[in-house]
Amino acid sequence: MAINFAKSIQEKTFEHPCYNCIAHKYARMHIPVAPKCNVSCNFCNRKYDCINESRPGVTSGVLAPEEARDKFKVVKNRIKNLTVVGIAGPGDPLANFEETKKSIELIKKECPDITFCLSTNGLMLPAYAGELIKLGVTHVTITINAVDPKIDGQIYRYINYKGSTFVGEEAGKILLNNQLEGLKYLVDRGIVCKINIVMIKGINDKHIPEIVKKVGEYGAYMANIMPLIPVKGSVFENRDTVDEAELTSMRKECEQYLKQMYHCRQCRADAIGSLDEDVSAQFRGYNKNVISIDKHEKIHEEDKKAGKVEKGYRFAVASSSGDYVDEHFGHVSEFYIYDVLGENIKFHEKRDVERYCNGPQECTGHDDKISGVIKCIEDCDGVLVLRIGFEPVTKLHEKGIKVFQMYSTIEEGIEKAVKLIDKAAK
Ligand code: CLF
Ligand code: SF4
Repeated sequence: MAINFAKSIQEKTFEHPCYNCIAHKYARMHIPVAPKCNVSCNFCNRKYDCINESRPGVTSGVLAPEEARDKFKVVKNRIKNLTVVGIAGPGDPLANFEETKKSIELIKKECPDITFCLSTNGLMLPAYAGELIKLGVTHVTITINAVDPKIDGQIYRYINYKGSTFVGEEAGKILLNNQLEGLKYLVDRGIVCKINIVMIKGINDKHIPEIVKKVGEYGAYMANIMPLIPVKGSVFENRDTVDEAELTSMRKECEQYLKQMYHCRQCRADAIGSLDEDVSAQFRGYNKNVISIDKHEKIHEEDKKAGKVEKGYRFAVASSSGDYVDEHFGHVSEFYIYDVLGENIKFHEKRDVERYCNGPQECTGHDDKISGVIKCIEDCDGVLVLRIGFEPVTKLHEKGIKVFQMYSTIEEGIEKAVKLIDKAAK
């Protein structure tokens, strides 16, 4: 008799860091292969990742399925406790079904036992739920923001369905019907379903217990009530958000109907790592000129063997997001350190620093603090910042560290800085 070594869905749920709050040691990797969306949520600004399952205001680059597979191989090799591959955007995975399907097939060939997870607005679930199961997806998140089409009509500007656009209550009816039909289909076949709900003051907040009760009756495994974060450029940009106490109290109230998630990190569509420690910056730009550490080291070794020693640079970047040079030097709590070798830019590490500027009232006489911050980056050739005061500029120059003020992506900023250093050296 053949022994089946495949993990059961229960084991997969146990090792899934989102579905099991004590599974801290396990990591998940999001593959950003789904750029398009088929609905328009009033809290969404499509310049950014899908807010139904992402931190607002961050943008993830998009990968082709083959690139996602190649990146997965690198990540899996480096993160031994990786148990889950998730697709959560930057748009909706089912509005990009071919890319979603191909990515899962390619990764499954590399690692048949990995858990596949995805997050969807649910509009296309009746069309694709069967295929998802065939592909081996075991965990599905559906965002259901109302179980009343009138309320949905206030949350969604429009939906695009089977070639037509619907608005208001009519859009709500179609969306809700498809979400619940999809949920039932999946649950009946043993798929573990989580329901995300964006809590929007004055629109669906009073209605949330009803949503949770209903999805509980349909067999959902867990609810994840998330606060609306009013994103600039979205229809809801000026709406009030709920505070932590209101959110907790809503989750507690809904616990009578369904298990609640309290540990969501509203992560990025390209998040990698455990929920406590996102390491996606180490792998970002994987398919562009930022290359993986392994590949970078290989090139360096080959260059050394060939007697070609290129001049390398190291930069400290002040960034709040890991994507842009967007922080004031004095507000940095951690620097992103990058190495440059030839045309290759490599993320090296993050370094914690003590913020030396704690507001205008404390903004003078911080020599020790500034020196401490500079000490933390004194092996760097340059520092990239959004803004910086006169005092630290002087101290950095004394140490031979060049200062570049800019607002730009990290990659472009580093390229500019390298050109400026090289030009100055000629
Ligand atoms: Fe990703 Fe979502 Fe799967 Fe987790 S995230 S698709 S269920 S593997 Fe997790 Fe991130 Fe919260 Fe999502 S912490 S935003 S709940
Ligand atoms: Fe934006 Fe996600 Fe809503 Fe699509 S489903 S409009 S990507 S928040």
